[in-house]
Parts: sequence; C-alpha cells; structure tokens
Amino acid sequence: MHDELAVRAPDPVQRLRGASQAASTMAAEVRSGLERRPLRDLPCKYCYDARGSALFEEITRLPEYYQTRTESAILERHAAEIVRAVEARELAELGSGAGRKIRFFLDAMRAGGTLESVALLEINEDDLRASVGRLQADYPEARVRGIVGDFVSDLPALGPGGGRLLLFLAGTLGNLHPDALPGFFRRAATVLAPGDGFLVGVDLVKDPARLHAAYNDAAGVTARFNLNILQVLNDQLGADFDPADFEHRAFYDPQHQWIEMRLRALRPVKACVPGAGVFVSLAEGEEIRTELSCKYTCATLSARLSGSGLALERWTTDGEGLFASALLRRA
Ligand code: SAH
Ligand code: AVI
Repeated sequence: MHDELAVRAPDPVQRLRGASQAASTMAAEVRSGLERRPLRDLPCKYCYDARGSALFEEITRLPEYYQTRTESAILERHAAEIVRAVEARELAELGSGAGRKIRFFLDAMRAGGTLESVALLEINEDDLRASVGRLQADYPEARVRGIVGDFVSDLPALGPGGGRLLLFLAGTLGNLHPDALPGFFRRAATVLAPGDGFLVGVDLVKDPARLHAAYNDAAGVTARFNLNILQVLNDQLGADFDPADFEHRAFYDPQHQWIEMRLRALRPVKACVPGAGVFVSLAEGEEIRTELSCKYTCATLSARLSGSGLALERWTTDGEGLFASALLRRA
C-alpha cells in the first residue's frame, strides 16, 4: 500500500501527560518523600517499571502470596452474578496490570450479549499497551481503550459513568493510606452513574504470621520487588543508589492493621538523586518506607465509605476468610 493511502487506526492508548510532565511529577514526589521525617518514604507506584511489574507477576505465583489465587477463585464464581446485578455494558479497571482477572467479567458479559466497551487505567504504559492489544484481539466486539495515568488523580479521564462496572482488584486499594480512602471513594463516585458498580478487592485482617510470610517469601521475590524501586530511581532520575547497600524489611503493624515494606540501610549510605534535586545521607539501620499494604475487615472498610456516595451492597469472601470482594454501588 502507498504510504499516503495508509489509514492509521487511532491509538487506543491515551497518555494524560507528556514524558517531561510525568518526570517532573515523579521528581517532586520522590523529593518530598525522601525529605520526609521522621521516616522517609517513596511512592509505591514507582515500584512498577518493566522489571517491577514482572516481579509483581512472579509474586502472584508464590505459594505464600495467597491473594491472587484467592481473589481469582472468588471472581470466577461470582463474576456472572455481579455483571447481571449491575447490568454492566462497560468494564473499567484501575491498576489493571497483566489484565487477566478482567476476563472473568468480559466472558460473562459476552455470554449475556451486553459487552460494549472496556477501559483500563494503568501507570505502566508497556503493560497497558500489551493488555489493550490482547483484549482487542480476544474481544473484537468491544471498544477497548487504555489510559496511562494515576488512579489517585486521574479518575475523571474515564469519563461519565452509566452501565459501568469499575474494578479495583488485587487489594491495591490497600496500598493507599487509610486516610486517603474517603476522598478516593468520593472521587470514584463521580465517575459512576446511579446504579453503577464498583468492585473492590480487599485483603482481610488475619493471622499476622500468614501476612508476614506473604511479604517475606522464601524465594526472595518480594525482596527483589522492593529493592527494584532504587533501580527505578537510578534509571529514571539518575540516582546512584547501590541496591546492595540495603535489605528488604516487611512487617505487620497490628495497631494500624497494615503491612509496611521498607528498605533498611546495611551501612551508612550517601546517594545523589539529581533528577529530584536531592542528596540522601542515611545512617546504618535507617529505613525508607516503600509501601503500605492495609488490611481491612467489613467494618473498617465500611467506616471509610461513609459520606462517599457509595454503599456496600455485597461482601463475598473465600472459605478461609482471607480475601473479600466488596461490591459498592453508587447510591
Ligand atoms: N490488577 C492486577 C494488578 C495488581 S498490581 C491484579 O489483580 O493482579 C497493581 C497494579 O496497579 C500494577 O499494574 C501497577 O502498575 C498499578 N498501579 C500502581 N499504582 C498505580 C497508580 N497510582 N495509578 C495507576 N496504576 C497504578
Ligand atoms: C499490588 N498490591 C496489592 C500488592 C500488595 O500485596 O500490597 C503489592 C505487593 N507488595 C508486596 N507484595 C505485593
């Protein structure tokens, strides 16, 4: 075909900001996190570069990491009822990652003849493009689009709701600070029309030993996932961290009912992060928090919903009470 006659299909993936804006947002967030006292922290969304996303996928297959297989079993059993209850025509997913679990819903909607469109909102553009491509190939009857963005600030990019089932799986909600949940739920309600559904995966409070094992796996994959964030700072902000100067630490805090993931300096560390305009000097034993993974009960999650415009309609758990699927409805 002559070049001038070639018609290019519109890009199904929308970037909300250019590379330089994304880089300056990252620089500002990393800087303020590394300057925070008494505990420095790094936003866990920066764990997910290509290597971090691949390591997360490896985590999902670990024997200790019960979350993925437990949630998948719940969704496999209940996806069709949920799709019918919400009368969904559009599926939208926040932090879609490898985009596998959404297929339970797509298959149910296809079987019911209601599938019209799919929207994925994900920070990792490569993962997002791969997922969009696979879903386009496997569900050609649906309009599939991807949005490269942050589910904390970019929900409006999904556009107005109506026949929408919004998915937020894996317990990723737990990676937000609990105090951020009411605001997050209020913003989610603005992209849902009355009657639309919001299905949230919730990792439940449980035996601390079980939680400890899930974040301190014997094969050391979670440790590599955690340490990778330093490599992300090296690659994207020109930092000079040596990951060998740090060790992975993850522990359950029963008072806050969350897992904290941290990096602990094994020796005094001096590092420069030129892209963020910050110089870091850490004493031996000093820690940087890299992730919170909050665990909930039905009661503690419900308390965060109050005043958000969303109501808990259904709470489905596995037989062992490890994980829950919460169906919220826009009132
Ligand atoms: N939904 C998938 C993946 C969960 S892992 C599953 O159920 O297995 C969390 C995903 O959220 C990753 O793909 C990560 O890149 C994405 N993510 C993390 N923080 C994000 C943010 N602030 N905005 C958008 N995506 C984010
Ligand atoms: C994506 N998120 C729900 C995972 C979690 O369990 O909080 C990320 C993770 N961190 C360590 N292991 C897995």
